[in-house]
Amino acid sequence: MRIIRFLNEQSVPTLAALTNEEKVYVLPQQDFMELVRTAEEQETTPLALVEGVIATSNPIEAKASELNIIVPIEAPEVWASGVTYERSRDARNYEATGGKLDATTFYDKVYDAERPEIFFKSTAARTVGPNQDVYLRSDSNWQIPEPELGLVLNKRGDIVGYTIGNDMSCRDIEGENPLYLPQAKMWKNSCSLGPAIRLAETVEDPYTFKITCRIYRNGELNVEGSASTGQLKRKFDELVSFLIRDNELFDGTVLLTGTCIVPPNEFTLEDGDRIEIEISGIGVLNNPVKSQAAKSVAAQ
Ligand code: DO4
Ligand code: MG
Repeated sequence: MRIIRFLNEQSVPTLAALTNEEKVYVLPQQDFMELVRTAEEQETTPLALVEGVIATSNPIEAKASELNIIVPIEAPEVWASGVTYERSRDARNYEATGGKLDATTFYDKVYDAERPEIFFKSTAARTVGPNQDVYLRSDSNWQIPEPELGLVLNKRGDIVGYTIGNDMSCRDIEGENPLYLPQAKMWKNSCSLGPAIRLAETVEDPYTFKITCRIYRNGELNVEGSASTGQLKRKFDELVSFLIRDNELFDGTVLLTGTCIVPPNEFTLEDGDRIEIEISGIGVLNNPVKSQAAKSVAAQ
């Protein structure tokens, strides 16, 4: 069972359940975390609440593909884990050493260390939803999407849902100096989430999600890669345990779990590209790419 939000005919954000048969049922709650909290208050589960609505109402007429789907959660904070897959470690080593393929760096150290890399990625205002533009930085020449599974957390750190995230990244800025990480990771529209949240209780094994990333240029497939969360070096609970350590979490925080797909080293995103990230059982997150320079020219 997946939860989505869409703009209704009056442009009001509306919470809904999306069934495996692609039927859409409007839910009475305002947002995903209200659904989670209501279930807790009623000593039931979000799935049981949703199934109650489905049993006593009709689906809307429109198909999910006809709706104006928006970001499934206005996450107050988005955090991200890094170097959690071998592929990411190797790519980071490459950019930090000017292209030495067999170099060993602090990225090897963090890959093997007990403490994972966890960094602050985004706020609700910097995060976009499906079909909204992700922006490029104007001072980077080596930019990529990072397709990642996102954990939706309550304030106690329980995983209440899974979503898709794009941790847009500048390989040249991070490669120049790791202290530049916040600038390599965080700027306007540098994070995307959606299109749905899969209820955690409906996922039997979160280490079997297949992640696929496709990048289209001039309408044609330019880059494609796939991997599985089974290749993750760490466990999701382990990542969350470090995030909540001596920290205050807010309901609806999203923790991205690291990238397992990196485009070829010679690839950089361009204005007009389109990024598609698919995770099995969750959906497809689609975002056009816009350069900040092109955006300001268009605004003049
Ligand atoms: O160390 C940099 C961040 C790596 C990252 O974002 C990832 O592995 O997904
Ligand atoms: Mg990442």
